[in-house]
Amino acid sequence: MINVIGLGYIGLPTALMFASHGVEVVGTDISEPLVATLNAGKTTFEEKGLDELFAAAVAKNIRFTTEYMPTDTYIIAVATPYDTDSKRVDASYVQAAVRNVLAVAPKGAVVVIESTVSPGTIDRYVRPILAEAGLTAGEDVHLVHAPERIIPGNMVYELEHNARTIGADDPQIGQRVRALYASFCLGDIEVTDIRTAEMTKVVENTFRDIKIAYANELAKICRRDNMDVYEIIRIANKHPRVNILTPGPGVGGHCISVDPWFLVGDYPSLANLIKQARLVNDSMPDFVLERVSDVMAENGLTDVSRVGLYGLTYKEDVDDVRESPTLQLLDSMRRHLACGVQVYDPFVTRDIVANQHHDLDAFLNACDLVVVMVGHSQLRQHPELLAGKIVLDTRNICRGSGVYRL
Ligand code: SAJ
Repeated sequence: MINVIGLGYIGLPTALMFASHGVEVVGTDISEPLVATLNAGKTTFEEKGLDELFAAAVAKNIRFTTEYMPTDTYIIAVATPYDTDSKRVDASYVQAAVRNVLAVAPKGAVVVIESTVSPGTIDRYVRPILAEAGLTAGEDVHLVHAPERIIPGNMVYELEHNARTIGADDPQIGQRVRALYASFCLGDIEVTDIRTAEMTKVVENTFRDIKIAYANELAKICRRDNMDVYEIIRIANKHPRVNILTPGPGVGGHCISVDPWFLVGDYPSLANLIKQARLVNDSMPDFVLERVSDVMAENGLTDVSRVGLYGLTYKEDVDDVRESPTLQLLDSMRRHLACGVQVYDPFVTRDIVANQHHDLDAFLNACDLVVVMVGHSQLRQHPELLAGKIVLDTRNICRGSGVYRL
């Protein structure tokens, strides 16, 4: 039996995947309402294929509880927030989970940490907890870091098909954990040491952040002289060794907009390119605000309260709003314009900001200018929904007169 600790965006699909492939799983979370929802047979967030995976897991052997179980294998997938001032990882949830695990774990248990952590976190924040408890790593407890790699929006497919990294103190334990993940993972599973696994994960997300920053900087350069950035990228990408990503209103989510800061925080004098890329991506919501002002001026619009933001989530077809560019833009608008705008997102059913509509028609009736912040399928499949409106499209979906781009 494995005990998966933390049933959020990563822990839940991972627990379900193990269970649906015949591994006995107990899922543990400190949130009673969350555990109650799962026990009532409902999933807790929107994700393609998650409901089907849930049904397949429940048909096999999984249960959900707030208790930690005595067993030989733990998988910890709790959140790792970051401190916005110091830009350092906040490992307190991981530490709390490890303490709770150690309180019930038998001798020789394997503790796998899936949560993304900055390089060195396990040495700095986890090993001392073992020492405090009088336990010896490699004898009483085996530590492993197996960072997740799945992309929200395609998690179920990627859980099964992506390659994985297993970092372990003891290569034999690494192989044991590799065999466990191979129960569902069809990708290559590399076994390495813990520090390499920690660094690899952060390096992957930083690479993507830098690539997106390049596309975003090109968008700003092209705007200065009215060049079509999308056409330029499309043609440049015909070069066999060029693959420029897509400019957008900023980089959100709890991963790519966070992880590079770990390297900046730990290596401030070395991580220059990394820091600059972060700053470029973080500047995009303000760039969108400048574009809103341009488009309003060009169309003689003066009433900011009739500007509408389509999309609150950090990217398309998910319900996650963490570090969302729209929330950053709303913040900027509040500071610079002191005026509310209209907001709509088909995936966000709870009220999280002022003037949030839950009906698309009511939202459109309240706007003269619609700013497309997120390319949800609803709009990609039916761009005609915005016909007749003045549109500032930061996701390059809409066409026709009255449509402006980044
Ligand atoms: N974005 C752009 N332009 C692009 C691509 C993305 O503006 O060309 C924006 C998105 O709109 C979004 C942000 O970047 O705001 C990040 O989205 P994403 O789809 O690139 O990635 P995430 O954050 O959903 O997931 C990433 C993935 N990492 C990589 O692709 C290297 C995923 O594999 C990781 O598991 C995940 O981070 C994580 O948990 O670390």
